Amino acid sequence: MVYLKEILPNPAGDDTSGEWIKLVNSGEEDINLSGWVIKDAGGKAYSLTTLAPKNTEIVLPRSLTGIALNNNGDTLYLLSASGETVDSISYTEASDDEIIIASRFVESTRKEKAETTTLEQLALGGDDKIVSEGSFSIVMVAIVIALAASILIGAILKRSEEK
Ligand SMILES: [Ca+2]
Ligand SMILES: [Ca+2]
Repeated sequence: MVYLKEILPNPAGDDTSGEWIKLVNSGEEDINLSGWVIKDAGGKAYSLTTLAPKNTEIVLPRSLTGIALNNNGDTLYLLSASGETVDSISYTEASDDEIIIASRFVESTRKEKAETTTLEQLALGGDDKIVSEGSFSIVMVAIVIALAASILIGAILKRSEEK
């Protein structure tokens, strides 16, 4: 299936060069988008000509589509070659650099972001996880020391027996 996944209506800086629309083919088969159309609320349309490979995202810059995304709200429609509305995405306001994510993808995208945040926190060393991992490794060190000590003691005992 091909969906409108994300859009950037209000990039920091020049909107005419920075805006984009991202499509995704989330399926397991390539889909030929030739004849498909992206249309905004005002009726401005862009006809696609590309092939959408399976499991691939396609970013379409405004310089390509000519579709201006209003910062104070807009709706985009994705129409198949037969004119059927396959998907749509709406927003009421787009703040600076805000990426509007289609509701069906919000959950998965949030997960990606959560993982990124966790990694950052780990790198900064401010996360609870680091504390528990830290105490885990202290336990590991203690076990290793205990093992080494018992081997050493065993060796010393063995040596004193040999004497
Ligand atoms: Ca804009
Ligand atoms: Ca802007």
